[in-house]
Amino acid sequence: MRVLILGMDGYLGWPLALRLLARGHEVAGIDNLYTRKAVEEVGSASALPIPSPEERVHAVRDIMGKDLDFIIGDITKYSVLNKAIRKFKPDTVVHFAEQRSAPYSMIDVKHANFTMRNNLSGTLNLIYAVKKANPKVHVVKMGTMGEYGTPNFDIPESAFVDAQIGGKSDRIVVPKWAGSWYHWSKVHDTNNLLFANKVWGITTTDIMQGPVYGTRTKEITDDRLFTRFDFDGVWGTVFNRYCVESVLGMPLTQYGKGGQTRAFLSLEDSMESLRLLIENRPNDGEYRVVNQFTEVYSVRELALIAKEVASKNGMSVEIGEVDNPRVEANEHYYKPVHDILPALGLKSPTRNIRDEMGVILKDLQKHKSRLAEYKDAIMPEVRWKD
Ligand code: NAD
Ligand code: USQ
Repeated sequence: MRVLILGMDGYLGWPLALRLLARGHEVAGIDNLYTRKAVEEVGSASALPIPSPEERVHAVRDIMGKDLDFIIGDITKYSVLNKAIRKFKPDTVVHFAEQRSAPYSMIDVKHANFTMRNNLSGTLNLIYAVKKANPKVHVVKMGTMGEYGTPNFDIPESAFVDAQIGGKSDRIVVPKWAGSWYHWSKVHDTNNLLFANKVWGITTTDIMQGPVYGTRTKEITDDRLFTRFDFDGVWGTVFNRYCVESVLGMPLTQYGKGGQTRAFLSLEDSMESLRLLIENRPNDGEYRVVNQFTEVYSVRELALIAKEVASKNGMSVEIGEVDNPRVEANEHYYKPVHDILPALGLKSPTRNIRDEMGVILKDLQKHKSRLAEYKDAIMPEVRWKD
């Protein structure tokens, strides 16, 4: 299969390129290297140093014996995306190329606007480029579990739900209640993709994924193949941050009492899920919504796991209680349905979170002095209410 990855330089895009190449697919990717610059903007860097795009392509050739086409370009420019799709002729396009940080989107009006423009116009360009070049292309769009917020109902794996409003029944789009401008940009993307599916029948898999943790996948066996790993207060996700904080001996930055619950998965399980969804496309014209995760934890449970594993690895850490910078409930119901991926063969979780944390700590310890250099960027500075 020919797969075009938008956002191939990112945390998920890079290991997906490696996974698909290892499976024998032909892969090309586009990235404008925006995340590299935006992480610098907040005074941080990837915990694991990542090579330039040219070095990445060479490393893939040396280590895996595979060719990879890496296009530097901005998908909000329609001509860039249109040209790549016409030239590469993908069967599947995987769309990761978005501003993906909730705190970044909440910095101020400029960052909120950037998030909306970048994310919505990239997705609209993709819809039009596919419609024009070949409407049979399978669009695999990375959304987020956070589109729903934390509702008091089980989160379905479906775009529509039966509802009763004012005594009348109808089938309506599943209600969403996102928690940041970033998460709202994903809701708006979903609405736009649903409309494109209704009008032009574009075959779509809209993935609702929870936060990912980890440094390794089956293919990341050499330092030159590492993917980025963010840990600062704007770009780092919670469990990856706990790992860096453990290495630095800092109190774990649990926000509030840690009663927020999310649906997590390891980097390896994220790649395996994506592989299954790409290799098992929906029917032509179908709109498939998939909840992508393997484990559900509150951030307090995660902090307890991190403390336990850190201590087994000779690191003594305390669980801190940072004033929650976000507007979130202290405790809430959380239950996403998870049927589609197990039915496709995902054995979840394939890696135990405690074992995986041991691997992450080992990888991070080699870069402890680099982490210490960016220690000032760890505490959260962006407050939703400011
Ligand atoms: P990332 O920031 O590491 O990767 C995104 C990549 O897209 C970056 O390399 C960036 O430079 C590129 N990009 C952004 N805008 C672009 C544009 N206009 N043109 C070309 N390239 C552009 O993020 P990630 O963690 O790899 O996330 C990938 C996707 O998965 C995102 O859409 C994110 O919202 C979603 N997601 C991530 C997680 C997670 O825990 N990391 C969880 C759920 C969903
Ligand atoms: N949190 C802490 N301590 C921290 C960081 C976060 O307690 O040091 C809490 C947050 O308050 C939140 C939860 O952990 O309740 C998750 O926060 P996060 O920063 O790990 O994840 P989030 O901002 O939601 O975003 C990440 C990715 C995003 C993806 C999303 C999936 O950056 O791209 O869409 O996870 S989900 O969370 O399901 O929406």
